[in-house]
Amino acid sequence: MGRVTDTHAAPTPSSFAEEFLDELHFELGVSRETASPTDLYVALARAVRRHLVEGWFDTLSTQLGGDSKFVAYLSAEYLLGRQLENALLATGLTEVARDALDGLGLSLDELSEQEVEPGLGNGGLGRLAACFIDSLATMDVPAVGYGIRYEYGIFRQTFVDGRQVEQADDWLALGSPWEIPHPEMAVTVGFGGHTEEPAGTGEGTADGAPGPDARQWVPGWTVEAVPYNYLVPGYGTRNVNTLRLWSARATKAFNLEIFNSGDYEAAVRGQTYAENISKVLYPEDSTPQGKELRLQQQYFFVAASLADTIARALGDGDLHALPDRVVFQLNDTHPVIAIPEMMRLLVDVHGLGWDEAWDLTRRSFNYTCHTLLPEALEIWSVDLLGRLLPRHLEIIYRINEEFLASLRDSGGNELQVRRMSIIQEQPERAVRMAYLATVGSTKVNGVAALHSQLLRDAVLHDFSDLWPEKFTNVTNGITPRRFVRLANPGLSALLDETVGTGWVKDLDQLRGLEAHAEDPEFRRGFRDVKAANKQRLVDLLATRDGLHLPTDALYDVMVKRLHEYKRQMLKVLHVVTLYDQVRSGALDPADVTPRVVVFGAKAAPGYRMAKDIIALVNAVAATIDADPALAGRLQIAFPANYNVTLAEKLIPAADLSEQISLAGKEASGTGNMKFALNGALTIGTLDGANVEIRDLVGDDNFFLFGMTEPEAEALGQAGYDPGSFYEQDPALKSAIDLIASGAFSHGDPTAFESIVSDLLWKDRFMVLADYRAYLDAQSRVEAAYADPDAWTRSAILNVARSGFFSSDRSIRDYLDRIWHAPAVPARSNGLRD
Ligand code: HBZ
Repeated sequence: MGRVTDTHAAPTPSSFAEEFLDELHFELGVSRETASPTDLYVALARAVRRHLVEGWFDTLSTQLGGDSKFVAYLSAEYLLGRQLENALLATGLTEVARDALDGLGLSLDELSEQEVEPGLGNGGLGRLAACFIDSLATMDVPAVGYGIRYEYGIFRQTFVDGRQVEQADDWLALGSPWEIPHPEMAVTVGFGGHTEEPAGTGEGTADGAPGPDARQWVPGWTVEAVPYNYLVPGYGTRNVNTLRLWSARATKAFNLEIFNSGDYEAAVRGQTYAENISKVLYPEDSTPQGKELRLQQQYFFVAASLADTIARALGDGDLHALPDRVVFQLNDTHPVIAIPEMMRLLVDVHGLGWDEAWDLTRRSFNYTCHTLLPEALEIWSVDLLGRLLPRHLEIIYRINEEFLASLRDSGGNELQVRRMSIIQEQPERAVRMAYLATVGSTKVNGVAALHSQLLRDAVLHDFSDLWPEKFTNVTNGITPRRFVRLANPGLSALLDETVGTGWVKDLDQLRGLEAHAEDPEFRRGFRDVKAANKQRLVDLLATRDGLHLPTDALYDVMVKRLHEYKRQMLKVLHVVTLYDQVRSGALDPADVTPRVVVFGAKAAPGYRMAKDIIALVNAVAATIDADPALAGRLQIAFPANYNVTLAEKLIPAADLSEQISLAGKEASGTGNMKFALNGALTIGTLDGANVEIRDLVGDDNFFLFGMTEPEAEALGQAGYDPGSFYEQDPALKSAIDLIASGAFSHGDPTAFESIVSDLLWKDRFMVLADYRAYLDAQSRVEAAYADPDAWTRSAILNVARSGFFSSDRSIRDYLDRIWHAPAVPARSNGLRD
């Protein structure tokens, strides 16, 4: 029998070293001498994981033992970032592990670098889910995150001749020490087939026989969903929650049948087909492609999660208690098929009547919307849905029929009925998943105050007229554990000294910094931290990307997915204008504030314009680099493959945070919060959570520019003509002409033709209309930066006043406004007492 880890005695470097070597020798089967860096990392991770298990068992037995309500967070994405440092922080083992490894001639920091982050998400939505499970665990809320264990996460981005090229993200290749698979707990999930009258139908009976509304679904094929548990440690608590990700596996029966028939090839093909379901994360972030495999993924994880939840929440108990035992949160529309699935379980499997089932379902579900772009609202063609999930389509039809009948009953006119129908008729019959979610949920929330208002006023306004009390707001947040405590150790130490260590769990305590904003000593310490973070970034980008950057410059950072609405083009036009003015002699290089403009952005692989913009950024970067006039004054750094790991190094080094989307398009943003909390000043529009950031940090500490949402809306209504802005602003005209001339493409005027003509003729996100205001705001930035003391004061106030943006506060809002699930601290059960 293996050695039992005694987690009762506080681990010492020597006991920890022993555990580490145990893992290396007896679990991985390699000696210290032959171990690769990956082996060493995996052994370390597993040694750390041991110290989470007891708290996890305690959490499970506490939560399952009582009759607490728990949160089932359903999300197709979790963008977790690296796990090791977070687990060390939660277990308090960072220094013990460091010393233990030192003693073995190894370096904790070097081993940490071996970890490949699980990139199981696209961007903000997936990262939000990761922050939320961290906060739920830290706040002792009984919660399970459910999702998909993609074998390949978000693609790895490389640049070839400045253009994005995607590579598969083989994150599991070197082993995944954080997951615990449970193949014995697999759940079978059906697809396809047909529906029929259930045998012995008639009366609804209490013993689970078919009820009056039941139909029998006979799936055409099935797959198994194998759960993989990830431990989610809370900070400063015994509590360790569960993230349960499902992986697809071919069913044995399915394989056996075909193998026995002697058709080996067909059997293997079947297996591949089934296992494709959890193969890859879809890299589209705002234009869902409507592909069949995607719907398979959605239903796959939802069906497995609901079966799991019902077993966990109710056991053999009474289904009527469902809304008191569990609350489902739908992270965007991706898991919305859960609503008809719950109806199917209640009506077809458990024999409840329709009305009762609908009441229980509606009381158990809530929906978070993350967008304002119409093209991002998911729809599924009736054709596809009916083929893949015939019973669910029947259920959706009935939900819709009853909903539309109730509208008509309460005097709704036919136009309104058609507008609100869950089924759209044109251009093809399709299910509007956001409407299904809204009709089937108790609460619908947006992710920032402005976004929630626009949901009520525009995107879902018919529904908010009908059910005003259904709509609420929960402004997003970010976990201070990862994004301050781990990412910014220098600032963390300064905060600990100044306001004590309580801020990590209670971010409002940062208010205590305000009193120090005038203190020259504190300001110096704060500036030193920023300088050290820049140095750390410069060193990293030198080795990671071969970039040579100055530390003594304004770090102007724009990192986020590449999308036209986010307006990376506006940033490019600013840089091109500076370059153009120096080149033409209009601006003395000595008058340019030394600036490093950092971009980080992945484009959806099929999004042409986004990929062209990436190529343009790289082309402008190369041209500026080659021009001695701008040396030490202006530089673009565009490290490839922006991800959570890189964000943790970039954000703490930033002076200026670019949040420049067209007002009314960015639902919230969460990067904006991370920057403010790390002492960068924002240049931004009144969009998403920028509005709340500015309200809190104060207008003097925020560079506001651009049209408001109503102004942009009005300009669009009046007939926006980008060409007129081009004609009227010589600097803008000159910058665009320079791009069009081939100045950044070795004289080839066609290279960026698509960008130029789009800007001149369409410019859907009104880059040209906000250009002048943006340049003026950048001039204000330069003036402010010239006074280091005043700048530092503003940066300190940004930190001091950003406590609101802790994801702990978001979770508190969800608890108060939506979930009503009390915290339940884990009780020690004494694994080996
Ligand atoms: O969700 C983002 C919003 O754009 C951002 O404003 C907000 O802060 C964040 C968290 O609420 N939305 C996404 O990240 N959306 C996706 O990643 C996405 C992924 C797959 C899709 C559609 C959207 O099919």
